[in-house]
Parts: sequence; structure tokens; C-alpha cells
Amino acid sequence: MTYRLYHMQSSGNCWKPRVALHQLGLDFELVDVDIMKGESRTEAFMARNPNGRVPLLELPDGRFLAESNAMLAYLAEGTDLIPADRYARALVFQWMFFEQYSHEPYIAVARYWRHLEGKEPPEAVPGQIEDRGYAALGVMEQRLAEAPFFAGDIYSIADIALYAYTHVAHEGGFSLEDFPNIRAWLARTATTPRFVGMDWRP
Ligand SMILES: N[C@@H](CCC(=O)N[C@@H](CS)C(=O)NCC(=O)O)C(=O)O
Repeated sequence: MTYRLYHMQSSGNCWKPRVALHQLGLDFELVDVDIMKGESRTEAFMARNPNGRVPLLELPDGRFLAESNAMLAYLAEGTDLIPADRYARALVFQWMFFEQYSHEPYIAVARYWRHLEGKEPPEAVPGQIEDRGYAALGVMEQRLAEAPFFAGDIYSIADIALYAYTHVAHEGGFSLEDFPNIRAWLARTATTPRFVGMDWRP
């Protein structure tokens, strides 16, 4: 009885549960799903996740959980990766929701198109991806001037959520040159116990 993660190695969203599972010392196996070949849209996969996306986590009891940040919350419950204090915990969720609404749609999407598809991202409003991506980085930079990690003094799943696509932001065309606090936080995060990068697999 172990966790099973349906994932694609090069996806930042898929890296989030991989690193959390490893940092928490949990046993898991990987099932590779190549989204470029439509493998997340097959009938069999859609029966498990009707949203047709990876990552997808199969719990040891056979239940499924989609959405990378929901997986982080599930896995971190009762551990040091999520604070027990009500406000600190809400701050963790604040930054995880920020990641999904204000950061990932620009920084991850730009990376998907430029790095994985080798094309310019299609944009309804030209320049919006760049403007909003840099706006998200600006918000992060400001927060990291106040605290070493997003929820305060302690490394949490909020840092995992935001590290995922920030550390490869350059692959989407975003420069971190003007964001020294972010660069220091990336380095700090990478030295947390049992941290593993995007290429690692068990
Ligand atoms: N909000 C979701 C996003 C998941 C997502 O966009 N997954 C991409 C890979 S990073 C995917 O599976 N795309 C394949 C498709 O849409 O067919 C999460 O955080 O898990």
C-alpha cells in the first residue's frame, strides 16, 4: 500500500507532490503520463480525473485526488509543512491560491509554450502574460523582504507551490535579475531537508 502519482516529469505542478512526498519520507511510485501525446485525455485517465490533467494522486486506500495544491494540503496535514496556528495556516493557503490564480497562469503557461512547445504563447491581449507574470514576481519580492518564507519564518507547502514554476521562470522568458529576495528564497528553499529538484525520481 503506497501512494501512486500520475505525473509528467517536466511539469512544475507534478514536481510539487513529488518533492512533498519525498520530504515527508512517504513511499510512492510514479506512473508517467505524457500530456504531449494526449495521455491525460484518454477515457481511462478521464475516469480517474475528469479534468484530464496531471498530477493525479492515488492514495494508499485507492481514492484519487487531483489539483497539485490540494495534494500538498493533504500530504502536509499534521506535519511541519503546514502550521497548526489558524492565521499562519490561512496565510499558507493565501499564497497557494495566489500561485494558482496570479502566478501559474502566466509564468507556467509561458514556460509551457516557449520551453515545451517551442512556440510563442497565444495571447488574447498582447503582453498580458509578461505584465501579469512580472506583477506576480513583484508581489513575491515584496513578501520576501518581510519574511524568509511565504508563511513567515517556517518553510511550508506555500513555498513548494511557489518554487515549482518560479525556479524555471527563465524557461518562460522571465528574468529574476531584478528580484534578489526571490533568488535568495529559491536558494534557501533548495537547502531544506530532503529537498529534491525537478529531475529527481525515486
Ligand atoms: N491546477 C492544476 C493544473 C494541472 C495542469 O495544468 N496540468 C497540466 C500539466 S502541468 C496538464 O495535465 N495538461 C494536460 C492537458 O490539459 O491536457 C494543478 O495544479 O494540478
